[in-house]
Amino acid sequence: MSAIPRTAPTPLAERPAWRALLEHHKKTGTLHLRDLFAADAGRGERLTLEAAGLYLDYSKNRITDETIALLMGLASECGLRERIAAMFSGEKINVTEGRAVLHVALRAPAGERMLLDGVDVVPEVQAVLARMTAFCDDVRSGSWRGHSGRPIRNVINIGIGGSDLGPVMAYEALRHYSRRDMTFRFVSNVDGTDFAEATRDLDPGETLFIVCSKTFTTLETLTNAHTAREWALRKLGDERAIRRHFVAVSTNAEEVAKFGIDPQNMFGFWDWVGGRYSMDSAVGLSTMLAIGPEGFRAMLAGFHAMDEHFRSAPFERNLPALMGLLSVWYNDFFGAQTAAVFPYDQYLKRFPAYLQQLTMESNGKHVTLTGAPVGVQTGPIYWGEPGTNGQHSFYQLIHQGTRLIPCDFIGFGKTLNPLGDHHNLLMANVFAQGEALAFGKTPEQVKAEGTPDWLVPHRVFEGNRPSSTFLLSELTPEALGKLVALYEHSVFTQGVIWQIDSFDQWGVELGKVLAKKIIGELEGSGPAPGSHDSSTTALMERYRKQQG
Ligand code: G6Q
Repeated sequence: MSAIPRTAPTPLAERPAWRALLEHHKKTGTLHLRDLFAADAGRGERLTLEAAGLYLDYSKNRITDETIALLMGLASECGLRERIAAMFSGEKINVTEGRAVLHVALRAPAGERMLLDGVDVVPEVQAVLARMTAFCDDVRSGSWRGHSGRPIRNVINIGIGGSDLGPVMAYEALRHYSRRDMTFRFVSNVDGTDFAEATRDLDPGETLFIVCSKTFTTLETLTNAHTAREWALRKLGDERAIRRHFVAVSTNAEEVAKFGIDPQNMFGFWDWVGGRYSMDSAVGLSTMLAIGPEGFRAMLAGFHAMDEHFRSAPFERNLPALMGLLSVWYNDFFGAQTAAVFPYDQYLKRFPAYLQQLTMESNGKHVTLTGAPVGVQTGPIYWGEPGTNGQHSFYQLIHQGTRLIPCDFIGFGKTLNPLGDHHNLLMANVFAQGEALAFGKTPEQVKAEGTPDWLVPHRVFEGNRPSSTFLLSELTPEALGKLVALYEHSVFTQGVIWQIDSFDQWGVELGKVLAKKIIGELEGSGPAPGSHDSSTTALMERYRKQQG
């Protein structure tokens, strides 16, 4: 069934629910969190939500009960319920690429049915998982040997974008559970430095490369893969070594074979898995090698728990729906341009980078599904750093700058590395930041501290800076799956409201084509007269001179 809307839906800005929110914002937009809390003693307990093992305190957001009701109305009016159903039932909701969006099938338990064009895809997913499991067991047990008979100690994932950011993030996040006697590295950049530094201290005889590319045509990945091939062959000296040291993750068996990787050593996935939604497919092979098949299955179970919650919970008790709607509220009604995500857990240090792709590649769109201008602002800029590091640099701007930056704080009840009172100190900072952002410090309070009058304005914190706080009990593979699925579905919710295609990436495709033309010119006789603008031509000529 086609999901292309036949006629353009009512532009968002003309929808009654949107107009109602505009009116509501005019009336309530300046309300201060201090007053909202003062007027409602139970706010901090009431505006919370617990689901699938995640606790969300959203009370420090600039909302009233009416805001929530109006946002829920907007979700209904934009057909969020129907769009969720369309995604889960395999409709081709990625309209510009004519594809279904079924990453939820990657984590569906064996036996559950998920149909695409009438065919259940879950058995295929489970079959790949079974092959991944057998392979990972072999490598981890040492029964898979390198060409010279030695076990694999180093794994290098070569991929970029969706074929890199998820694997890196998951490896870092779940390092606590990973094989400490193995080295895991990730090469993504076409800059030779990335490959050189990742391999300089490794022995090719003990190194396994995972060439991870959905299309197997991506310039960066193929360049790095060929370099890896030469690097391995220089030492191992025998083409047959490739079988023991290279595996592929791809949807393109033909190109994999052309590269020289045995199809037996290829782990497949499908065109209905978007790159940035693929860390739980075979793209997660490095994750499974690191934490083992059981850990990987636990992560999938976490994803699935959040999927089920998103699919079935009423919107007012639905974590991803609520998060997505709050994001729209700040982005479109308060004009917030960015959103910050601060995991207070060192293992989640790559989580913000991962989210940048997930959110910005998905919702950085200017036209609706029918090609009409969206007419309102879409995808906010996501950014962040693990706490507490950011507090000693850019938090200043969030506290006292002129911009509104809604923040997500993510904390855990228990640490994986109990050391003295480190964890209490860490978590004290989460609570302190949320409190300070919301309530600030008034001139009266600053004066009462004995501050001279001239210094008072500098030491005042206006407060009224919104944040949401997530508390989970412990960073486990399951918890990571839940967190990622939470943001995936929040992104989807936002895309549904804006009526955009959150699953294509034409901007990325453009980059893939443009550089190819210029490489030929740089390596050949230079740019042909008139083939580029004067700036690009001059830069290319200067570069060619520098190269001698
Ligand atoms: C993700 C994007 C993009 C993609 C990379 C790598 O959603 O499509 O980031 O993942 O360009 O593509 P390949 O996996 O095909 O090499």
